[in-house]
Amino acid sequence: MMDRSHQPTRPLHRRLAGRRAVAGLAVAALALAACGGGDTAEPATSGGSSTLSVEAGDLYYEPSSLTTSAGTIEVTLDNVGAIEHDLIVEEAGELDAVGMVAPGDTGTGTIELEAGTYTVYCSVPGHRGGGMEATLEVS
Ligand SMILES: [Cu+2]
Repeated sequence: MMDRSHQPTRPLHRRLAGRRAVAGLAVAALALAACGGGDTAEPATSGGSSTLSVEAGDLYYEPSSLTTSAGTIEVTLDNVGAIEHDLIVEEAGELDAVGMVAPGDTGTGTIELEAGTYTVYCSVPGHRGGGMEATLEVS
């Protein structure tokens, strides 16, 4: 009894510190395992994302009647013409869905639209009147 109380405290202290470090590693490992399990349980991206693919020629859009789903919309404009074209959504504040796409190039853009009927057109002077206008139904 008396002998123990007279033992130097330093070795005991070191031993406790070592034990604490091992316990810490175990906790970290458990936390990582829990985190990994949590990832698979998480729901997929909330809110749907949809796509809209349009071909632009000189001077037309194909198809001329477009449909997609409301929310975040990934728009692709494939310019198969010999001059540049873009895609503007008129009722969404003249929203520039896809900026000017050079002939032979493909442009992309991301827009947010609520359900409704929209008109899209090309903003190059004379193109809309020449036929670059389409109806977009967002459901
Ligand atoms: Cu155009």
